Amino acid sequence: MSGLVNVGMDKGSMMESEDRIEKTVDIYISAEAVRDMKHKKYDTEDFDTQTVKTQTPQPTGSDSVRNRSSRAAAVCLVLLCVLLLVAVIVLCVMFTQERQQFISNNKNLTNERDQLRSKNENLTNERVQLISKNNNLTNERDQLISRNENLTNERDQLRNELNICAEWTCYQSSCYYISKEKKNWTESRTNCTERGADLIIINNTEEQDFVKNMSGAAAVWIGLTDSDVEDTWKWVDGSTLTSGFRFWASGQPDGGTTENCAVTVPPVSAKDWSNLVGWHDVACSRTLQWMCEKRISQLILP
Ligand SMILES: [Ca+2]
Ligand SMILES: [Ca+2]
Repeated sequence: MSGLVNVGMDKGSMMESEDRIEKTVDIYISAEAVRDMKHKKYDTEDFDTQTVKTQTPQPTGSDSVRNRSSRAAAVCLVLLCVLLLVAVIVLCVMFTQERQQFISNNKNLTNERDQLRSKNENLTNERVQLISKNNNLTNERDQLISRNENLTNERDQLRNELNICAEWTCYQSSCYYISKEKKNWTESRTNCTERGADLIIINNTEEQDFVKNMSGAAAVWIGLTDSDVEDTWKWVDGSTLTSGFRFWASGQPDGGTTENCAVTVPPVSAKDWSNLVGWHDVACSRTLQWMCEKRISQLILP
């Protein structure tokens, strides 16, 4: 039995061994096949690599498109650079022109400023001169106004004097005024001084005759008195009556201290004076007409 079993076991073992061997052979064959394929692949790859290394790569369709794109980009870049350069040149030219224009304008403005400054200085000087001239003219005007006032006063004074002169009669170097009204000796003298004159002073025969004719029928006060010292007759200018020119009426003066003022009596009115022509001493308080005398030189140079 054991033999059978062994034989039976041997047969089974033998079969299993044969299967194993067959599988091992299959695996081996497969492994060999795989190894061969790898070698082939490696060989093929090496061959391809060597071919790539030795042969010039041939451009494909996508490479050509890429190359054209690169060229176009390069051309565009160059064009852009050229445009940029042209723009820079144009800007430089424009800047240079603007700068020259600015310099020119600046020079013109500087010249204009200098001219205005010079003109301003001239105007300032002119203004100062005009102010000075104006001041001079103002002073001159004030002087002319003052002179005009003086001339106006002088004219009025001369006019008054002319009006006065209308009432006066000139003879030789004097003008004479005979009053119409009557006053005492002192008031008569005051009236004469108010007219810029004084009571008449008779210095010679001609003047006495003139007074005689001018007074007509009136007895008039003359500027002779002995009020200060009795019997010492003095004219109103302070001079003493000299013996050479005395025209006392006969018997005059006879009033002593009661008659201290002199009057000249013309022939026409002599009957009222006891027919005595010539000078009489009478009381100064009597009221009579009077005669003023003014030197012509006093009219010209008051
Ligand atoms: Ca007397
Ligand atoms: Ca007398």
